[in-house]
Amino acid sequence: MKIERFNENPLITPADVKPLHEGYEVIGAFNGGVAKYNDEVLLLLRVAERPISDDPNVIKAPVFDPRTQTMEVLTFHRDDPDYDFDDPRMIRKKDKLDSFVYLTSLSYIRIARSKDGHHFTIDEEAFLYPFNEYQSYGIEDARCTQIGDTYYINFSSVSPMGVCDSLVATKDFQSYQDLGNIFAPENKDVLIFPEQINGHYYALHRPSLKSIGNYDIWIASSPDLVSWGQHRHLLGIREDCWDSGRVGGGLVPIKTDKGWLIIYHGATPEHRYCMGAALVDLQDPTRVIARSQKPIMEPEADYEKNGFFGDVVFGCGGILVADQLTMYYGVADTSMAGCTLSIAEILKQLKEETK
Ligand code: MAN
Repeated sequence: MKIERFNENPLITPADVKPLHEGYEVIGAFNGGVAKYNDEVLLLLRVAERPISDDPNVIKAPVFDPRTQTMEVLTFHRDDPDYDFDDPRMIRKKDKLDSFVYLTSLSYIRIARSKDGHHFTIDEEAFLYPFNEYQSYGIEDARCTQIGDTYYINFSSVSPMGVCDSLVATKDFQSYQDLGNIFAPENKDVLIFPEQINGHYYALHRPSLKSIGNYDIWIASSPDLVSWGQHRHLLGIREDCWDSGRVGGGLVPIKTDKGWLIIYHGATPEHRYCMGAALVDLQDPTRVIARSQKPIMEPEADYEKNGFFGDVVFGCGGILVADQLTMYYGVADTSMAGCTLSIAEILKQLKEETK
């Protein structure tokens, strides 16, 4: 697969973003959803801010209270026998290592704007800042689907109640309408298809299962984008493969004459994240036609391999012009990068690898 990474990569790094909170540092500006708005490319950046700690043995956890609009910072010591601090993203209880009790940073969505798609100016303020009790640990990983002149933005809302997926709608990227939580915890990586199919809206989603089952991609339909049902399993993890640990939707599905092209992320149990492709039926998107054996993109560049959480390429959106897809993707849970790919080449690889 021929991928042209932008020469300017990484396009946006934490150093380019001024923290909104005093006493905090920006540790991530990544996993940005993408929109074409008027003559600009918008990246809906996930900005992660962390309370500064002068002592590496002191770990801090920010918690926002949307009712009082105040932030509380909890402090832990690395020697604390009850807690585990091995994963820099979170604080876990030693007796329950499969989940976290706090995150070490708080994320929200801030917009970066560009006329040429390569050079971005970052807004001074947040666009989506935690606004209800489901978001006290932050808002993460936005995806944006344009339907007519309305942009539907969905994202992960994180709180002690779990990680659910929420939806807002905007026409101007200044104000928005809150459409509530569309998928209950734990669910991530929701991707709304950009048009109705036989009178229904469709979305990919990724339940994260605890007692049985895997981190697989499901598909659901809806009459109104708010109530989702008719859930079906779509793409599972594959043993001994680059996507053996978890899979989740990446970009908004792209309509081609061969089917809907699904560009998704897959990771190993060791958390190496790549991007892959699948094709589903144009008339019945619950039917998988093809799936790539090999990833279409792997972490190769230094900025993809090294960072806050290395070996991660995580595409959340793209801009399509004729056959050329410009994909914007988060790298190493730290920064944003861009690259171009050919849709025809992805379809060719899918055909060759599905026999
Ligand atoms: C995972 C990672 C983190 C994220 C939490 C909560 O651990 O994706 O970056 O903050 O989930 O969504």
